[in-house]
Amino acid sequence: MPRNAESTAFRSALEVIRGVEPRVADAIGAELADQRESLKLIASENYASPATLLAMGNWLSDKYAEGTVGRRFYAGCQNVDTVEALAAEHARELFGAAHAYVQPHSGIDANLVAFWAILADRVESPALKKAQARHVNDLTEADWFALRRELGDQRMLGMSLDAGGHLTHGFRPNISGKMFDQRSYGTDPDTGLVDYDRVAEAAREFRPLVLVAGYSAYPRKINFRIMREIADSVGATFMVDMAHFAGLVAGKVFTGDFDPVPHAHIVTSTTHKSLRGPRGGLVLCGPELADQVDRGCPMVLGGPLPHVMAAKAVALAEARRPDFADYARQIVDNAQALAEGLLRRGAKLVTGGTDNHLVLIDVTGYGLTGRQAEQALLDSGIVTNRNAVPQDPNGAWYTSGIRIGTPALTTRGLGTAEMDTTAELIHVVLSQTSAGVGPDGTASKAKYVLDPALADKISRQASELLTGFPLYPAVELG
Ligand code: DSN
Repeated sequence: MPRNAESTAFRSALEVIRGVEPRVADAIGAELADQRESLKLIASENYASPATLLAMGNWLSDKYAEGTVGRRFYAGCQNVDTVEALAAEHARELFGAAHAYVQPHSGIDANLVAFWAILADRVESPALKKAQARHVNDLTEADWFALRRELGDQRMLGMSLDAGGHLTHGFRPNISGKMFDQRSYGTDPDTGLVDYDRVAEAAREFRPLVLVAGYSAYPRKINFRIMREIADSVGATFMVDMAHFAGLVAGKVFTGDFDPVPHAHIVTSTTHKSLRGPRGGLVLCGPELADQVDRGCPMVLGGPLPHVMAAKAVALAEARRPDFADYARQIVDNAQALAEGLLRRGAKLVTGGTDNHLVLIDVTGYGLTGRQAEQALLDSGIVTNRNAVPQDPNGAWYTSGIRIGTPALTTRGLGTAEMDTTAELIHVVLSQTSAGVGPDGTASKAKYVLDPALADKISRQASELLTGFPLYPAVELG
């Protein structure tokens, strides 16, 4: 697209929106300004391309399309069929999967689709068969009770939250924790790495129906071949949630034993993290689970979002281009440069480094909680998020870690030299911040002391660092 076409497209869209509700147009414009200004290091965020963003703002949004391609509960879905089929084809080709389902609205939804597909495949349940055969609105309360009784407490083994696992892998605050009796595997207390012998031991003891691999805060690769062998040894279905590292799989940085697709029975992902697409999810599987997966809507999903599937098709087409592999490699090079820069300045990192897109700083080394560190960095124009570290003494709310990731800054074009500067800025803020005290004079896990002049100075330096790497350079909103 010519540069001025991008500018015209976004400007015109805002002008039209402004004619109805100017405050929405203002908020959209302000979001671009904020994103341009800040050093975005949230490991799960990125910047989608203008083509991907524009594919979402149109009348495809107006169409209901429950069901799947060629088998809809609504008439007139021919154009939705086109975009859904295209997105699925790009996903299959990109990841080398036999089947792709591109309707999930998020990673949680993708996981729910996968869990129901696994249950339907593995558990003998007349109530589940009935639930699958009918529209969800036609099920009675008795049907739901029968379903619960027949499914019982099926078992799931996944990575523990404080080792970097995800809430949707059977933890209580998520519905997966109510659907499954969950047990988790942690990481080695000395190295912070997954200990496959201990995973195998836990699998032998617990005999899970589902073994899940995948993470949102583990800075290393996982050997999916070994995990599959463990799953096979206990008759478990092996599921990988690659939401965080899908871009590294797409860009062929994670290959062989580290590519989940040839090893897992079923793979789920988001599309908006390292994959750099629109906000959404997808599921990949072999032919044996395909039929159950395709029942995702209306079984556990609301009507598909055709405009988002169109954007998924665009983003997946982009990820199939050779330059996406360069991007994926650069994400990891940048994360490693950031980790090295931090280590050289004395930071303590979980596992001592990274081989993916994220770095987890243990900020107890700076005498801070994750919450204090997160806020001090935010004051200084550096956007990160707090995260638990293994065996976290501060729990899941305050935490002891700061998770930082490179997909977004890599999209802007920053390289390893800028990562060293970024490490310097982070280190200066964290080493100059001290823990504050509460109103009663006792140590606080939330309050912190940071000289506002220093925070301003770092914000300016962060902003200067970004000046050579404009975000959406063709888009001028005036
Ligand atoms: N919220 C995502 C993340 O930040 O990792 C995962 O769900």
